[in-house]
Amino acid sequence: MSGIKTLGQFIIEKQADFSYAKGELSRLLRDIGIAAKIVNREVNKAGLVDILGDAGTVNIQGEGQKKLDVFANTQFISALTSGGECCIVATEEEDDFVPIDSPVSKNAKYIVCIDPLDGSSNIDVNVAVGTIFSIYRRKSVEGMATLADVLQKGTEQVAAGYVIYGSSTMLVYTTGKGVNGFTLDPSIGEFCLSHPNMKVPKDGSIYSINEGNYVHFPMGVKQYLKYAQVHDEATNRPYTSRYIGSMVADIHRNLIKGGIYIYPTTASSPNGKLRLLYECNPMAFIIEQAGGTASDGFRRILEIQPEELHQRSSIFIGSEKMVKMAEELMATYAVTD
Ligand code: P6P
Repeated sequence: MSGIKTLGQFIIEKQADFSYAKGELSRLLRDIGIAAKIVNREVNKAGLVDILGDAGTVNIQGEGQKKLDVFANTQFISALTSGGECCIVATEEEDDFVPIDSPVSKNAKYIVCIDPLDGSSNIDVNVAVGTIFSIYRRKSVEGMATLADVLQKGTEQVAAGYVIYGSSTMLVYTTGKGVNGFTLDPSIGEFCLSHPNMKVPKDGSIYSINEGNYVHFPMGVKQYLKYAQVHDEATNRPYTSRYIGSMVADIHRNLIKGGIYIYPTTASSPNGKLRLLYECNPMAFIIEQAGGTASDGFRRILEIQPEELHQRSSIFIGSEKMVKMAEELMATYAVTD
């Protein structure tokens, strides 16, 4: 039986996949893994120290920041700054992008878009939360990187991943050559390969959506829910509804078991709620690499050209057959919306 393979060993082993790679991307992924372990430590003892609850501040989204949101944001920016491979960080928790201007980052060529702690409203009730990250190569060749370096289509990502702080802590990532999952072994403080070559089932019978927003859903979504709830054993219906309120947890389950996660336009989120740069794009890259599909109901998520840092999008993501069915209904009923 082959021995334990840590994230670090795996990253180095796969570095050979990239002729241009001289180790910078490997080191960048390592830096993210280190920050994830630090955040994990705080998330796991959140009930024991004064880090639960609100930070008393509000982010650009107008959302009250949790103390752990702010802690996680600080940890990832600090790790990316000292790691020297990143020149800009775009994070949910900062109004503007954060230029990394440190002596070790002079020639940094990577951009990181990150949601440091997604689903943080669940922390105080001990429900799984996650970190979502997306990595691009900078396009500008001199001077400080700019917003244009950040506003790249999802197809330009060189890597993407998430960390789920759940019953166990896992890091799942892709560099465009498939998806691999690593589980943190606290006894050695290492992420160890536990889910090699992850594939999302082509079909499934779980749907994840906040049905509290039903009244203002697009008709195509309402029709999809009606389809999901019809009794038809031949097609495994009625489907099961599972909604955790934590995108990483819902999508991680659907990645393993098959399923669809939908956050469409709603009354309070007329452009969708999830952010394109650091939630939709990285999750779409991962799910596509695992054989699934991700769209805004009409367009492939990865093809959307970002126009602003905190741009939002609808998202339909998961098993290919389920997303295609939802897209067909969205197209059919688009004219009635
Ligand atoms: P709602 C968490 O705030 C988040 O960004 C996702 O993780 C989650 O799926 C969604 O929003 C929950 O939103 O409106 O259903 O509470």
